Amino acid sequence: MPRFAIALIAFFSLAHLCPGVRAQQSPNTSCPRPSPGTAVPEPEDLRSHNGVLRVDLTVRNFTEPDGAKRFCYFDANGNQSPTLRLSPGDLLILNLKNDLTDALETAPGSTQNHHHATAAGKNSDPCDNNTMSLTSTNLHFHGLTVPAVCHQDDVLRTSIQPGAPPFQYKFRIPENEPPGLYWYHPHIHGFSKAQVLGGASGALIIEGIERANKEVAGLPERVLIIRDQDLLNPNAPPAKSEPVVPKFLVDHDGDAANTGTGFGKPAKDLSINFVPVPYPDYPPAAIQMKPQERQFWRVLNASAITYLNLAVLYKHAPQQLGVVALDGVPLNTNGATGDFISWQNHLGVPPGGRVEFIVTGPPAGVSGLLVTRTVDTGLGGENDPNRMLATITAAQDAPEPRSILASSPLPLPPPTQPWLGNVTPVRTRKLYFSETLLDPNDPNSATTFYLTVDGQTPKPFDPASGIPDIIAKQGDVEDWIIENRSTELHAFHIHQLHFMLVAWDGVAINEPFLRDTINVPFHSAADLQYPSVRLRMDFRDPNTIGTFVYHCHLLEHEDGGMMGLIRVEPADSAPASEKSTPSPRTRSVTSHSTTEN
Ligand SMILES: [Cu+2]
Repeated sequence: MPRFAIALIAFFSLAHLCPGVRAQQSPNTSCPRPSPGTAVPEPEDLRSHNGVLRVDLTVRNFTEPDGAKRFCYFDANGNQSPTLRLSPGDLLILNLKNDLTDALETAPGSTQNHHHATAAGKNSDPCDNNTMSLTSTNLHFHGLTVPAVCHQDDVLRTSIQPGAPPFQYKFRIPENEPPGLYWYHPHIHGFSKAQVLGGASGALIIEGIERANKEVAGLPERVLIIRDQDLLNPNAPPAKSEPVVPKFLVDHDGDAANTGTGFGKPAKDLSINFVPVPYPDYPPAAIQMKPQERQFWRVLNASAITYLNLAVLYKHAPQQLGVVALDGVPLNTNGATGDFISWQNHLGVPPGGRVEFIVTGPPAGVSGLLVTRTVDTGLGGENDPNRMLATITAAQDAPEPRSILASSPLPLPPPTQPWLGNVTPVRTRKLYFSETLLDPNDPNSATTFYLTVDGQTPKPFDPASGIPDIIAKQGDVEDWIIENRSTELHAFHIHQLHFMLVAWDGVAINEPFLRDTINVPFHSAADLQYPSVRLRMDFRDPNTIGTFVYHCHLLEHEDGGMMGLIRVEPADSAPASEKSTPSPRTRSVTSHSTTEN
């Protein structure tokens, strides 16, 4: 990466060790955030006791003096975005209080585009509420296989209004939930991006990963949450140390367009555990480790739209990172690969994705860097350039991370179901991502986003419709081919279950592990066919019964309609039919049909 080395020169000449100023503000009136260049803090850990984790969480919002809109979760002690730690079988009781205000909507200079449904409070049942606004909220527990019902993991009808009494989420972690990194975030259609971009997200860890893979037993663990946010310095030119890139352009979403060079203005700034790393100089946050210490890093990409391609560099050389789990599931869950570790020197993580890996600290006297390398998001995509995230400094007296994995764990019981990769799918479906311009002749006109079952009429997701686009049956395993007919990268995600990638662009691949979020490569004019992924979808768990969504995890695409509805019916129900009676939500839907097969 010779060109990337050039970009790093900027870092060595920066003075960035100013203390956190905003952190001194009262949590009642702001979302305090650390200053650039400060040490990467650890999120507070909230651990279950005697099989129960009780959490009181309040969501608040705040407009910074520069107009930046923050959304933040506080626990009862004022900690922001605490990490929820539970073991399989534990009960989570989470009371969510909505303290959002509409001050954001009237703030001077606000350009937020609202498509309000109805006035707040019109419908007071939070389990069946059609109010979707910037101040409505709910929670999605990304990756968990818990039922998509109210008070558990429903995002379709659950909407909590400001000032409503605390809303209780209450569910048991399944005994067979794989140990790993999951996360929570709001999922109000049309407003997910604003809330997540504002910082509304946190980690949820299912304990016991050392029971799945003893290579991580006894390692100190570090939770790193990478979020994106609007640019702190949107009008600044790129750093002088960067090569000159083509003229600055804006893509269809109004974000900085992909330059295809690895440089130039990013679409969004990034932060690491809320320490911002702003464009154009990317002053890195700071991580200390003992020299050559092995640690277990659990990284969540909680960005609204930014892809990551993580690397750890010592003296500019990428280091080997030992991947143990992806998207909350250990890589060896197939039961056949022992204490398997996949050694990689860079790790792509789409928005919503997680990667958990072993990293060895730099030798004494060597300073390292955690960076994200550029991601080519396609002609229509955003600019995700090379940039630093944190320095990694070796020091004998470096403080240990707060949490250390058990050193002599009891191994997890073997899986009780056949490995997904060995199950023959009962059917294959094809879906595709596409985009259209309001005015096909005007590249600057508004974009509509679609995720369509092949053969149906493309339509943006309609939250008022209860009509499933797909009806599946619990107990089945299906193959889904997801095509990308647009010129930008998308990230496919489905609630309630994991899947296995079985083919990339039509070529079978051997990746015997699970994911819940995956990139679908972009289309180029030179392609003979649309790029695709083939996914083996696992509907065997009874907790998948219900109605839930699949969508692009670039939240401006999801908010813009790139989402579909699936109903998973009980195994003993009548044969699945795509033409069964709809269950409309609060108003009838007459404008479009899903029955065109
Ligand atoms: Cu997308």
